[in-house]
Amino acid sequence: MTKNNTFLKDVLDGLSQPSKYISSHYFYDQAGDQLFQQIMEMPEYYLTDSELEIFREQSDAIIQSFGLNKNEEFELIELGAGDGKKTQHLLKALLDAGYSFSYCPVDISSNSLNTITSRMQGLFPSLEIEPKQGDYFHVLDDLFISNKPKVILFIGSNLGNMNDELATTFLEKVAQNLKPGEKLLLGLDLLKSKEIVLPAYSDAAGITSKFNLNLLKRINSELGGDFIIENFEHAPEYTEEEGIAKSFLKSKIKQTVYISELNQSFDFDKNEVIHTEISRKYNDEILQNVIEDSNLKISHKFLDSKNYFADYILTKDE
Ligand code: AVI
Repeated sequence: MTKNNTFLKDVLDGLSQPSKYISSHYFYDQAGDQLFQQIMEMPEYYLTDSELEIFREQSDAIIQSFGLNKNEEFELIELGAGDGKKTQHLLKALLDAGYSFSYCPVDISSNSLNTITSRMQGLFPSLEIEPKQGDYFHVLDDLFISNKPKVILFIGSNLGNMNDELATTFLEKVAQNLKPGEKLLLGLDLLKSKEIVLPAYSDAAGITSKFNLNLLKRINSELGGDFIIENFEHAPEYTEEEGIAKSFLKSKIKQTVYISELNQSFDFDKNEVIHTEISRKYNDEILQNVIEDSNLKISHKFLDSKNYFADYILTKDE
């Protein structure tokens, strides 16, 4: 199935449910990538600064926790590489300490992949870079072809955009590909109060709102939808009991939307929502449940100074 056919099918499935749903996976077209970059600059979006602090200040300790042999070349594979601003601190520390390795950023977006590749080439001209474009769920098996030791990076709380069942399946799949003793560095946003989490998903400048609404623009331009964007609003939610930030697109009025590629109309009641994203917040116990059947063990944990964010080192069982 082509990329757009999958999008079309998922939109049809999602908008046909009694509780309408479209995956946040579809946020990331060129405009969506740019809006996410802007979100990361927002003062309310603490996740980026918190994890950046960990990488800036603790990269040497993180490298120690990898337990690598300096004489053996390894592969550093980054899933969902993004812009590389955090990873560059780790790469610098590895190069300064004399490790020999290649860096393989993996991202679904070729825009992001080009950005990160030229950034790293500019910063570290001698670094061997092997970018790979694709959905990291699907390209996972292709990444483990060589026999060299591997370290996997999956940072930015990207795991939080999967429900617990999907996160479990994903980590099992990563673990199946690792050899005993190999590591996954997993960056996760931690459970915390609503006063801190909710503003991160409803910034005052309205960038997150644009990011969410961009999904409707995408349906209009790629699938021939006639969504009137002003008739919908971004509606984020977070409860401390559940620990999951959720984003919805709420219909401001009773309306009908037509999607020409589907030759179908969809009715919306006033205040009816399309659920578009979850961002799960973690603690050790939740992570432990998710990795229970995966042969991964938590071996280290690095926190920022406010204890907002954690980079966990998970080691495959010997
Ligand atoms: C990419 N991901 C980890 C972000 C998050 O925090 O869930 C995406 C995002 N959605 C709204 N703001 C940022």
